[in-house]
Amino acid sequence: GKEIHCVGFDCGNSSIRTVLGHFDGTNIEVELIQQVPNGTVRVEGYDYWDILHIFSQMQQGLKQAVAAAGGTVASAGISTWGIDFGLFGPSGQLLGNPLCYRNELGGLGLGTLGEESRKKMFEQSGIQNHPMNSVYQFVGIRDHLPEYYRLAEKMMLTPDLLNFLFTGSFNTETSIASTTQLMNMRSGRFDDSLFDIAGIKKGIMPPVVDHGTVRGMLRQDIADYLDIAPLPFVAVPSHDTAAAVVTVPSLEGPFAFISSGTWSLIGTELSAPLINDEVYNCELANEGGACGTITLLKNSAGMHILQNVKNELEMRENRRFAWDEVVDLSLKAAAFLGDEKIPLFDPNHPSLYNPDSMIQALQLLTGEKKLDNILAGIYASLACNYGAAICDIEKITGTEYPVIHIIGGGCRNDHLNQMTADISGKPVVAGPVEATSLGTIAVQLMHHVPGLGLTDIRKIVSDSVQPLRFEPKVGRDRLYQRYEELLKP
Ligand code: LRH
Repeated sequence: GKEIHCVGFDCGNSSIRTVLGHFDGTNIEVELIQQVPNGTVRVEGYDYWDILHIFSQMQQGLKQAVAAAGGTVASAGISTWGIDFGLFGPSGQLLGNPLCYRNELGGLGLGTLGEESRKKMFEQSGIQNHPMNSVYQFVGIRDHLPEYYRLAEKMMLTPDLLNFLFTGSFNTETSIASTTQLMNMRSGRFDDSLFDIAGIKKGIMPPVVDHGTVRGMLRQDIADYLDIAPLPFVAVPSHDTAAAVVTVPSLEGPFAFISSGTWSLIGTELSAPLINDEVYNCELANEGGACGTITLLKNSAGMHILQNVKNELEMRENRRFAWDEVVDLSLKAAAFLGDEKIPLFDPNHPSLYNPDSMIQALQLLTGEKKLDNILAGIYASLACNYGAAICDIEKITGTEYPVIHIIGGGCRNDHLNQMTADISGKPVVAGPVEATSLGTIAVQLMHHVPGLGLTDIRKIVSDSVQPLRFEPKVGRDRLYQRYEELLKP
């Protein structure tokens, strides 16, 4: 048959990627078309996303992808990080650059709710009360940026905003919408009672569309400007985590995954939300997955800590560091210290969320001054955290997972993969690396091939990737035990 070409945008915290997918009827092959760095800009104490820069980079990516596909692309789909949003005012214009969730507004917002309201927020939504959730950001905006709040008539989450800029259509889908904590995950619909408990205005969210349907057609003026033919933007899981989970190469039974990027999302896929006290106490979230599934997961700090340390090192020494070099320093330090002395810490400690200096914050938190010892501590602490979260999820779901799937850019880290296997005692299956964009491309096939469902899509993806396997080698019981003691309340 004929090849189908689809464009997947994976817009993450640290890079904006345009990927072209080629589907030949059996396999999907992905081709990286463009990758440009993304990041925030700090203005007077707030970090912002330069959304119009992101949009113009994506337009160029689309133009290049169409050229690479020989002039025709069947459709496009967009995934981004969660939570953040742009607000639109009465004259239909974007009111400012979207704020980045790494600020104090969310914490202040959550702080306005008492214990009873928090419990209700969780029970009604199925999402954990994380201070960064859009709902608490918006409460913080209400109280601390009142003019911005007053003018807001529409809230567009980052992928909704980008889809709107490309197509002019205002809609959303469950995966990104779930990161607001304003959606009832039993119904997959926004729930007025959540707006009421939080004390924010209603009627600002777009309609929810199903995966595989069309969100909108590329605007004619943009098609003309880029000199390409109009094409549909398909509703894919537009939250990067949900798109990534589509690509977990597991076809039999329940699976455990770690979606590894700036964040580590540690969880499993369910057919319905699991909302109870254990889930609440473990701070797990029932996020929206692909095609009506739920991803029960823990939002955990990931490569953010390492990325920041590496950036600071490069600034300080005025040269580039390769990841291999960073791993090497940590391995040497770890061998010297031994599992008894590697400095461990909680990767989710609030002091590491958005510090001016990550290195100083880690020195303060661990009491360790030497940088290579700290590096050893970062890898060990992340791996222990992975092991602990998988353990919690196994207890809560009553399921034993045979392997841990690590997907996304962070799964290129062999050292961390091996350590995770050693600490958890389970094999780690690493890959695909290109998880989010592949997921974004794969779900578009539902629009082009009638009758295709999530199981078929996962089979196609599974057949198209070659993950690496890491068997547990040495026991790290002492290390893990020290970590558990450290985290005891
Ligand atoms: C990961 C992610 C995560 C959270 C965070 C804000 O990229 O989407 O799932 O929502 O970013």
